[in-house]
Amino acid sequence: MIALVLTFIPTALLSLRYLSDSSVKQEIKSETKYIEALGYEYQPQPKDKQSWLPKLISYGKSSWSVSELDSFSDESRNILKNDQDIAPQTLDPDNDSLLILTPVKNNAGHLTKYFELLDKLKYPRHKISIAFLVSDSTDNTQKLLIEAKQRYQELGPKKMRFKRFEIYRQDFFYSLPRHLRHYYDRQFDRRTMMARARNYLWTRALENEQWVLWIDGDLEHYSPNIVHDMKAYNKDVLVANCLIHKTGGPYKGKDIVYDLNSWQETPKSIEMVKKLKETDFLVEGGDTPFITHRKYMNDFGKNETIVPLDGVGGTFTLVKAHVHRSGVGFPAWLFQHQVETEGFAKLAKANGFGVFGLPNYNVLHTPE
Ligand SMILES: Nc1nc2c(ncn2[C@@H]2O[C@H](COP(=O)(O)OP(=O)(O)OP(=O)(O)O)[C@@H](O)[C@H]2O)c(=O)[nH]1
Ligand SMILES: [Mg+2]
Repeated sequence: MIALVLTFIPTALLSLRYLSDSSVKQEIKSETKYIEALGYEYQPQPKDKQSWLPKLISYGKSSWSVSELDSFSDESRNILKNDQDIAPQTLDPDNDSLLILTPVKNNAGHLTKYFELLDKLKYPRHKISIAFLVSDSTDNTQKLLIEAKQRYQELGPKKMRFKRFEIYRQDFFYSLPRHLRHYYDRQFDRRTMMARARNYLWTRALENEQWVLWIDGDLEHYSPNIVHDMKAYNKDVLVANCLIHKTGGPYKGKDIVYDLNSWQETPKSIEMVKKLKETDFLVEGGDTPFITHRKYMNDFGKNETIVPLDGVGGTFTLVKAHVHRSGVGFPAWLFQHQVETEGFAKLAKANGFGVFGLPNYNVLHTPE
């Protein structure tokens, strides 16, 4: 415990020094969030000082009752294993509230575009909350987010305000030179770190929203209608297809699939997986020294609108909030040989949720 406190005190002082900087001083009303982020244990306060405690949320009627599950016939239980969408939507009377979650690390160069795209999104502003987790950043990502929060929530017109705008900070003290980030032997560390970041973010930020939308901080384009379009499929987990515009190389001028984490198992990949040791870690793309025989988003035909998937990426992923609320997050351990977002898809399926992709509905990643 003492060691823990000693470890956190210097970090805490650093961050508090940062917080006391005049440009950011009034930003974070909920300093608790930062304090939690620094790893302090919760200390009960005397009653008269408890006003800073986060408000308790009443969820009303439970959206999930055991008897509901028990009433499923054997036949529907089997169907549950086969990509049915089972997450109910009864938490929020508004029925449409959306929490956008974005983990960010050294993302300053992409934030202007990030908010530009968000501003074009056709979705009622008052129903959108956004939350960021900043980690291990050496650029001014955090400062720019704090300024954005002031702009949107205080200085700008009321109609621009989000329901909530949260910024959390948790460093994992992990750094990886950019040119090594797609090397196979770095993926387990990089991706489990990402898993922890995502888990940190949704467990802090999720209140009683209906939908969670994961958007990476470095996207170049998505349609303003995308949330309505994706929501209309009413799936537990649904990913868009993330492409990248190539400015050089053999695919110069073309948009090619970027996020290889969205895939479907094939008979061949299932056979391959059976031969693995329990501890074998699978990952797609980069310099991966093996072929997994999975079917990627660009392997589906031009007429296929929606397909069941077994792995998803997190670049643009819409999730019924209940999936997270039921405890399904991003494994930072090997779950069926996968971690992070692909592990999330496997975990969601293992819990009976449906996981799908839209191979012909594209979003664009920033060029490399
Ligand atoms: N909080 C947090 N965010 C991270 C971390 N690593 C990456 N991110 C953010 O997570 C999102 C996805 O990470 P990327 O590095 O873009 O992953 P990628 O798209 O597979 O790889 P790139 O080719 O580097 O774009 C981005 O918004 C990053 O800023 C981390 O350790 N902590
Ligand atoms: Mg990226």
